[in-house]
Amino acid sequence: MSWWRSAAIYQVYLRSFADGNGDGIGDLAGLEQRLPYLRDLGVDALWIAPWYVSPMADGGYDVADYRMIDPSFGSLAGAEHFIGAAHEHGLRVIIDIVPNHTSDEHVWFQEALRAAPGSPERARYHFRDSPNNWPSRFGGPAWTQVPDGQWYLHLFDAKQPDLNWENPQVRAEFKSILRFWLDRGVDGFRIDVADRLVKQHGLPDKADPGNPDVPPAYVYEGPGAPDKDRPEVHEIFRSWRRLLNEYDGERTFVGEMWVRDPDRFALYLRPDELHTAFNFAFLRCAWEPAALREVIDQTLETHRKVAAPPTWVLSNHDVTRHVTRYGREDTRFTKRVHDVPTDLELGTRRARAAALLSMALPGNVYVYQGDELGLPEVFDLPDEVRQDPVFRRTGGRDLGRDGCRVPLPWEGEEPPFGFGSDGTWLPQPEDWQGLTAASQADDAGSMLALYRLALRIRRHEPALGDGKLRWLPSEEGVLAFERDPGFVCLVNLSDSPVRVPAGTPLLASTELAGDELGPDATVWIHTEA
Ligand code: ISL
Ligand code: CA
Repeated sequence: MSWWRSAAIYQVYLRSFADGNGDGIGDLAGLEQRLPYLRDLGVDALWIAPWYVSPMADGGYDVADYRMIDPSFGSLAGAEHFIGAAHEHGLRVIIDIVPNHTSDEHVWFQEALRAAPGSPERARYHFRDSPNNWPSRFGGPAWTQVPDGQWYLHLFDAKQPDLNWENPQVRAEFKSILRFWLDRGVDGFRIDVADRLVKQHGLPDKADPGNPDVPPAYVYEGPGAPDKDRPEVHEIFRSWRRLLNEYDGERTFVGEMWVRDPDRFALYLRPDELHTAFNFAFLRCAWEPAALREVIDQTLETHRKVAAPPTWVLSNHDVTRHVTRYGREDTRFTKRVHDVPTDLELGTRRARAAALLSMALPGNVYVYQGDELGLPEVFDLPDEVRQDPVFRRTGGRDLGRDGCRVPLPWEGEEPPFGFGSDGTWLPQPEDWQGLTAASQADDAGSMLALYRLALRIRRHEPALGDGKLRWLPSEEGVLAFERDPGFVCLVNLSDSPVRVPAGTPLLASTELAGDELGPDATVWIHTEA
């Protein structure tokens, strides 16, 4: 069976993972040194956030050269060496590809700026004499004017001009980039903003937000929006899949689409398109039994139709860390407008339970770096160190995503906690000494110990990974399901302890009291089938 049907995939946000040269910025050398850590953690693959040459206006999601490594991360030779070293450690490598936009410092955009309106250079992007009414995802309008009076489209920051996917040169260029990295041994691609590459021809205005015939939630997001989830995008992914299939059958695509409609989402996962996609419905879900069960059922149903394996994602570099989300009254993922009262002890207990739940579900599981250390979101970053354009473009109304991107604490009693020797590119909280990898490594009750054990069991337990689940009857507030006969996962989301079914408990997120599992906890059991 293909590895991508059941893998545990670890997301590396390179700038914040490990620093090999002491300048306070994570890099490939640091990552390579920590490969034994990742192997021992028990994951199967790494997804590396963009490592290309970039002015870093959006953490590297603004690419100036898709065939070169940013000097702050290393070199192309270093990347090739890293891919080989990861493979030697039994880890596959998925890299991030950013096809919706380039950096404004990409040679194509520089050429476009120098060229005249109507020129072939401008036709690789979306230049117009006047803007339409589209907003940028990061706040403010999606258009910026250039000196000769024309405007260019950017769905994200002004330093991220959108490519024109109706242009054959754009299509050819990305196929060539895919081959460039496939030839260097990468095992797959995470496709950034996969649902937005194609815009409705002519770039029409969005529906009038004041129009009562259009439900507000759908004005900017829903089916029929001119700037996302256009039917024409599927042909691109079909052609990419054909290209990928020319290599050995084990390379893979994972799509990033924030498409809410399950049927439209599933279209991307048809057998001739992408292999998998991130499950943001699960990430968004509240820590509540009925909501979770509904999302799980919906996910399984959606993926069953197209025979694609689901993914289970709790956090990534774009959202509030789930230890923090789960410690709040409203446990759903919502925008970071401000800090809200948070009980981190409760959040951590639930995060432990959620980790075991996500690893027991059919398909792939994602671990965002720091999840395994139980890191919380960091709110009290000084304004001047914040780097996320979301913070700037919203005038600070949204704190942005820096708080989930703080460099990892590896060891020691104070910052930089083994992350380089200089100050880290974002400051770490002073009180993270109890969260370092070193301090957790020998503590059997730590989050790191739980992840290691769970991932090891997951790898060797035939019932886990790809496959089906069957719900078992359970008390109110409890989710219980069986994978293969004899492997049961039980999650207690109620306020009181529940009885654990007879059998051999394999692992629990909190200590069992006799045959009882406390609230906000998960247990895996081999039952006497
Ligand atoms: O961040 C989001 C929700 O908090 C999303 O709306 C996000 O903007 C969207 O998923 C696209 O994200 C991806 O592309 C962006 C980049 O800033 C993100 O880091 C990346 O994951 C632009 O390249
Ligand atoms: Ca460095």
